[in-house]
Amino acid sequence: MLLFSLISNPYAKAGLDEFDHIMNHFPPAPDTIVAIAESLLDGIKDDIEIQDAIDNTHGPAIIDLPEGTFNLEDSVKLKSNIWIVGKGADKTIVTINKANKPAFTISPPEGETYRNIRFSNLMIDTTNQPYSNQGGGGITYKADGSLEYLVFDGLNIKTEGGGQHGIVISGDDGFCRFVKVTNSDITIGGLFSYGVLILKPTEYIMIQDNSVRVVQHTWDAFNSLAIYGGSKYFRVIDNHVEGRGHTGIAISPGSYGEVSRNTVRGSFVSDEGCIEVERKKSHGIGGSHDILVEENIVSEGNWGIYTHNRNKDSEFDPYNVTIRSNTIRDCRIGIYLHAGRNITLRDNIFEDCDQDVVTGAGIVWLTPATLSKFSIE
Ligand SMILES: [Ca+2]
Repeated sequence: MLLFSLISNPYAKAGLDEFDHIMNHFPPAPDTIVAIAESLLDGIKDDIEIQDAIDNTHGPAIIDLPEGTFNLEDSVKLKSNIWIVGKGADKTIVTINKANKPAFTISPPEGETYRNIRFSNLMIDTTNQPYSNQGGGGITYKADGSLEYLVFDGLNIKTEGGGQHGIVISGDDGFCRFVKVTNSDITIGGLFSYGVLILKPTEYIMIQDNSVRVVQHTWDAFNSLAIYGGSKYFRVIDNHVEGRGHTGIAISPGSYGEVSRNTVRGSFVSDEGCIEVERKKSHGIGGSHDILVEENIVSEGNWGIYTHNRNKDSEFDPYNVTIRSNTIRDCRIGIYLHAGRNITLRDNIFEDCDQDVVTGAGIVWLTPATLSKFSIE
């Protein structure tokens, strides 16, 4: 029994016993509080006033935003040890209506590391932004520098209308590690948009207790939650996710992670499905492996849960993936093992699926040898 749990639990393999310790030891709240006066909430230079408060601090500080609406003309740029804290996701509202401008940006220059940045208890509403094809949206980290200890908690981010992302972590150089997205509502829509997109290779990610929705129909919106880049050590747990693009929760590629206890509705508009463990070369180096997909409830997907390789390089097929104790309801294919090695299915419940399990049907480059490595218990 012990041997079984060691084999089937990716955390045991990856030494992920550090995960909880890291997540419970983020830097403490800054002692200094810089309150933004309510009188500044007049829609005039609101972004400059918040920016000045950030730029004039020397040392860790909470930028305390009052109840009301800030209208930004330009993105507010964060630096190390700054927490942006509102009075509540229905009380402090930040809007921006300029194309290609996220409300907040985090951009450490090459060779620098920004650390300990937090956003909490506020709404970011970019629904009046003109269409900008991924350029705008909520919060963007795109830089050649490095980042650690980043928290998004208690946010309400709305970007539908303009095709912008909710939260994005991208950039080519440097490292990113220790990221939490928790207790937030994120609603996005439009072409090529993601709710949470982690594109830069990132280590130690917790995405928990969020509600993430793609609204506006058609597959040309992308994924609600996406961990890409070959990121490592993640937990995506207890989220409610609605997908209307490709996929509700996408790992593509990522390793040593867990996708558990989420509720994912595919809304039937999806071209793919609800939860994917994927390889796609343009999303990052290597393949997806050592992943546990457990106790999720998925419904109304084209494919409920699937392992996938979009490239003809079978050495990068997903491997060591355990899919167990999920409830899969009302999907065209419950579990679709398009490609992979050492994939284990166990104790899944299928309700009203057209087909429960399909292995590689219609995929011409999937070899019989690859198919034989699926294990359905
Ligand atoms: Ca003002």
